[in-house]
Amino acid sequence: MIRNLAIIAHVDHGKTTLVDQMLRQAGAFRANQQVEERVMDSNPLERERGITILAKNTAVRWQGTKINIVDTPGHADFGGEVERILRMVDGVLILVDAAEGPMPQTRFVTRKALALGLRPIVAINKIDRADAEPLRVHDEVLGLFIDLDATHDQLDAPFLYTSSRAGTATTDLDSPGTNLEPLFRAILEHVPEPKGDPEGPFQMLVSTLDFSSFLGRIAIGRIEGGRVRVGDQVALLPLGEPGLVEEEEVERNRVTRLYTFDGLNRVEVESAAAGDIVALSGFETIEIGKTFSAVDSPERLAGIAVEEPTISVDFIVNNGPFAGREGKYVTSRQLRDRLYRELERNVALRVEETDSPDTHTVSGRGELHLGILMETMRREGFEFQVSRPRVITKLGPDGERLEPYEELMIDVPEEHMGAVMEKLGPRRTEMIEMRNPGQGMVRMSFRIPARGLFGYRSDFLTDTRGTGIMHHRFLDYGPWAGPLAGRKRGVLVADREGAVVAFALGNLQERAQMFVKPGDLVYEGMIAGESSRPGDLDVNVTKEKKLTNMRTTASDENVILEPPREITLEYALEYIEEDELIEVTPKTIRLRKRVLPANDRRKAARAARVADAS
Ligand SMILES: Nc1nc2c(ncn2[C@@H]2O[C@H](COP(=O)(O)OP(=O)(O)OP(=O)(O)O)[C@@H](O)[C@H]2O)c(=O)[nH]1
Ligand SMILES: [Mg+2]
Repeated sequence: MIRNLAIIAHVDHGKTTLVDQMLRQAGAFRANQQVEERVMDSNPLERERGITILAKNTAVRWQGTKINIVDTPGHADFGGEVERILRMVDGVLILVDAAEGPMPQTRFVTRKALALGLRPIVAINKIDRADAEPLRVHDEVLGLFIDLDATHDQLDAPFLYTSSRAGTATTDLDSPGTNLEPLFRAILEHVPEPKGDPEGPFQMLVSTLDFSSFLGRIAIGRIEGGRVRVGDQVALLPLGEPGLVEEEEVERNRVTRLYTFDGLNRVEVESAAAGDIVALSGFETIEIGKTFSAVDSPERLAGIAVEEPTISVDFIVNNGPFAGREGKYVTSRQLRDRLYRELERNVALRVEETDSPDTHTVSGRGELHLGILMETMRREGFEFQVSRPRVITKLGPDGERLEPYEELMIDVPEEHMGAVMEKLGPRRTEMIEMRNPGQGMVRMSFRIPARGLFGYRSDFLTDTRGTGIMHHRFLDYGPWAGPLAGRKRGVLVADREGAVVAFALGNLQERAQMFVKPGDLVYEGMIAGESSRPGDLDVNVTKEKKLTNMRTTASDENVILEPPREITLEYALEYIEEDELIEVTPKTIRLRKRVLPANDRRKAARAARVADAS
């Protein structure tokens, strides 16, 4: 007996922590086996950031039933991961934080799951929090279900009150849980057994792709019908409309390896049947959304629909003066191949050629979605430049220009509300709702053009002194909101190549916040800091103190410098303007002007002013 379940929620509501406890309590670890916390967040970027980026499979056994579990990411930018894996499960566990309640991403993943007809189980999680209000959140979740047109069956979802961290669940708040047994029981009772006839023809949809240097491409998905054995000849059908497929387009091959999931391991098996989730190798043209079928019954399943990207950036070969110093892969060919390879498993991503072979436009679901790709590539040894993100516009029914709008949800202490509203106004926000649930916190939700959010996060953190929480996710396309104000302050631009000198920074820092520190190398056109006023300034950050006869090196060393602002990739993406680029290498993130020579920049600025005036 099998149950296939995906765990879905807003970011940080406790999915991966719950999977830890499910593995533990179902006996997936050896006694006294040392297992790190949130063990499913296995890739280095996930561990560093404490978030899940890729959906992952695991399985446990409970009273003779195998439960395949898919842990999914909760950050809105990785919604594409959730969309594609929902097709391999028969039920979902929706986790909702007992204090935060349903959040924008809760709504998104719940809508997707309900639309696919999946039966939900709801876990109001983190009931151990001091500010938990499980009953209020219970009502809010029911409200959400009704809003999303849940069917009668779906509205009948069982509710549990859980603490992922403590590993407890209960159906009744008056009798606190002691373990996850009530959750396991709910899964066996409420997640339907997978349909599909094990005696019918073999059929499976590829929901996830994996690679191994030894086996090549590996397909992961749920067997929809029939049975598959190692050594079987089966067909892999091309992408397209559901239904019977013409003979010629089909890859026929033998299954070389077959695995099922068991705890943290994949177990090699000889055969598997309808309902189970398997990993399978032996085919070169494996792609997400393709169907495997029996050779004599090439019937294609409906593919995987994933929502469209909303923002784009250009990936450009590094053409700065320091190009090639720090990266292993720097050519346009290497960049191109790597980007196209990413498409194979990153289903919500798009890559397009441009007029220049050195530039590719890459589109995704948000800055983090694109930022993680950049971060992964630089760790692999790639070096490149990226442009400022821009939103993807569309044409409306009457040919008018539309742009993406996001839902922005903000929780702030009451005293910072004014500051927040003041900054949001000029960004063309529209308030949807405001609630004051007490305890001094206010929750506001807004509709805002996605463009209006660029660069907002750092303002928000400053204005709320780090006490505010903000989340946003794509809502819909709406009318173009017109021009929005850009960055208010200018930047300091290095006017020559050289090493940064403390003395020079000492003179500049009163009017600026530096991004570089003594000893850093700069080049003409590279951005070295932020000015406290509007308008860019060309400065010499390599200037030594004038040598006098009585040189006192001591005084030079005595310059007290403010620490430079740390420029992370995501910060840089929010920060730069259209005439600037980010240089990304395995070792460094640099900001630069597109046009490097100061003279050329001045000429361009003059020309622009003349054009504006005429
Ligand atoms: N108080 C409390 N904290 C919890 C509980 N469950 C998880 N947390 C904490 O919440 C944070 C996020 O937990 P994760 O399990 O990574 O959340 P997630 O839903 O997997 O997050 P994403 O995968 O990034 O969407 C961690 O700091 C956990 O320790 C809980 O039941 N109670
Ligand atoms: Mg997680």
